This record gives sequence, C-alpha cells and structure tokens, in this order.
Amino acid sequence: MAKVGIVMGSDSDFPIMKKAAEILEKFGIDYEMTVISAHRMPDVFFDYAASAKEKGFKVIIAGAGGAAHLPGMCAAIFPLPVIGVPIKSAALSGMDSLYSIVQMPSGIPVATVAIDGAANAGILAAKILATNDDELLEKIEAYKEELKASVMVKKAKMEDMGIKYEK
Ligand code: RP5
Repeated sequence: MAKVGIVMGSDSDFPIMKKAAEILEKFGIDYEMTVISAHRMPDVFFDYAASAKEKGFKVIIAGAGGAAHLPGMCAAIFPLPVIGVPIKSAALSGMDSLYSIVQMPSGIPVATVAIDGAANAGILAAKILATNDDELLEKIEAYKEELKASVMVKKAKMEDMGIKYEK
C-alpha cells in the first residue's frame, strides 16, 4: 500500500517532481504519483485529498508553480504532514510558487522545501516515515554516509589537481 502520495498541479511539473519519486524508490517506499490541478479540476482534487488518509498515505508531497494553492489545500484537508515543492515558474522564477506555499496561515502548516527541491521533499518524507521504522532509519543513515563519501571523493580529486580546501 502506498505510504506517500506525490501530487503535482500539471504534467509540466513532472521533470522536477520525479526526483521525489526517485528518492522514495531508493529507500524502498511505496508511493502513488498523480497530476491534479486544484484550480482546473477542484472536484477531483477534493476527492483526492479527502480520501488520502483512508488510502493509507502518511505523507503527501505536493508540487505546484505560480499561484500554487495545491499544497496548502492538501494541508487544509489531509490531517497528516504535507510537504510543498515550489516549482520554478517562467514569469517570476518560482518566487510566486514559494510564497504561495510557504506563507500558510497559523494552524495549517506546509513543510516547504526549496524552489524545485523535490529530492529533499522525498528525503523529508522518508525521515518522517523513519520516526516509526528502524529499517528505514538505517537506510537513511547509510544514505548520509554515501553523501559524505561522494564529497570526500571530490575533495581528493581537487587535491590531486593541487587545489586545497584548507590552507
Ligand atoms: C500550476 O501551474 C502547475 O503546478 C504548474 O507549475 C503551473 C503551469 O501549469 P501548466 O500551464 O504548465 O499546465 O498549476
């Protein structure tokens, strides 16, 4: 059963939002991904958000751009955590998306990641699930070690080229 719902306002958001899915796959987390526009199909959106808890979702990752109401409206209906991904828009470079998602009224939080930060949304969803799953927590700790090792490799390469981090 899918534990995470990934929803985006348009298929044009997919190239960014697929990064959240890739992270969930890496950690072996079942997810369901769909496109629903809160503005263009509000009835479909309402059914999605209202049935998400019964479907077994523990977290929703919602990405949208421009007047990005999708994550906030998910949070208004779904009682568990919602992570918002502001998609970089053409007109305002994603500042409109960011402000629309992050400036929620008191009582209805959306955990907002960076503009186009879908990978971090996936990691944050995994960390939320890991609060109650030791096996998943071990995978996240291993991932942190992977990150460190990749930086160490780059650092060694730079040093080989005579570039030093430290004086
Ligand atoms: C938002 O409008 C979507 O999330 C998307 O980021 C943006 C543009 O949508 P399209 O016009 O590409 O469908 O609702």
